[in-house]
Amino acid sequence: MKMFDNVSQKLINSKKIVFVTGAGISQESGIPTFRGKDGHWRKHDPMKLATIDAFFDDPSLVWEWYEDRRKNILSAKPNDGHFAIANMEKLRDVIVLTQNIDGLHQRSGSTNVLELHGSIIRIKCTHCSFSDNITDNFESLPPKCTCGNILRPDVVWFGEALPQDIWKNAMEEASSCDIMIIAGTSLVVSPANTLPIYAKQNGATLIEVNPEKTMMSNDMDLSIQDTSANILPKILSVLKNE
Ligand code: BV8
Ligand code: ZN
Repeated sequence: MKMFDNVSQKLINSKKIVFVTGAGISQESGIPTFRGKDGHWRKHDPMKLATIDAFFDDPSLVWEWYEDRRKNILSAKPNDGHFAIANMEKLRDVIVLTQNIDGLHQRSGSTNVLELHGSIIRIKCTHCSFSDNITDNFESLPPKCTCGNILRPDVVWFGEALPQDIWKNAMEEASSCDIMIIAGTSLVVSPANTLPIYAKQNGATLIEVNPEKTMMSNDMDLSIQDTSANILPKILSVLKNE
């Protein structure tokens, strides 16, 4: 396919592909992006709600937001972009570094996923070490821990550090890949947005898939302004040498 001409040989010869994904890859599964027009929830700005201050200011409001999103996510299905990545695992060493908390990569069959910003289907206590998967609905919000303190979604809020082990692994994977494919992310949020720099510093070929240009589009070896559900299956075909 013409559009891949300058990277197709790199793709065919590649051994290890690292994906960096964001909310855009789940957009075609009906999950609103953070900064897109449909990103707001009621009159609230997600950037203000996804913070520890907002949570302790009004735990019920933040919980209502997460419960709304969790219900939408549980009824959403992975899309062709997710499935293409999962299928690439059969052809190459593939790791997915995702900023998403929706679990759709795992549900589409990807087995090597690092959730940089946590998961909406996991909860943890604000005080003790309790954490668990959320399997059913809560009677009341905010849910309480057996230790008496309130529980919170096991996600990384703005101003919070990413889980150390996960971030360390993510940097190592980004620094040791042949190809990095950055799909569905505005690359606004740090430190996730530094991963393409690690890859580039270590000689990787960078491919971006996003209908809009990002601040790193000019640093990419190939920046395709199109959707992930459209383009990722095409990259899969190149890998299959079709
Ligand atoms: C940290 C989990 C340090 C929660 C999220 C100034 C003030 C305060 C803080 C900062 C500041 N400047 C920088 C910071 C740091 C801050 C940050 O980066 N802020 C930004 C906004 C400037 N970062 C942090 O706070 C991080 N922590 O730095 O800690 C530290 C160190 C030690 C000790 C203590 C602290 C934590 C960041 C994690 C925040 N949590 N999510 C939840 O989800 O509820 S981030 C949130 O944004 C989501 O994870 C989301 O994925 C992520 C990034 O956004 P994107 O995924 O890129 O989504 P976005 O909507 O932006 O873009 C979608 C893209 O898809 C668009 O480009 C669109 O064109 C494209 N698209 C649309 N449709 C499609 C498509 N692409 C392909 N196909 C399509 N069909
Ligand atoms: Zn507890």
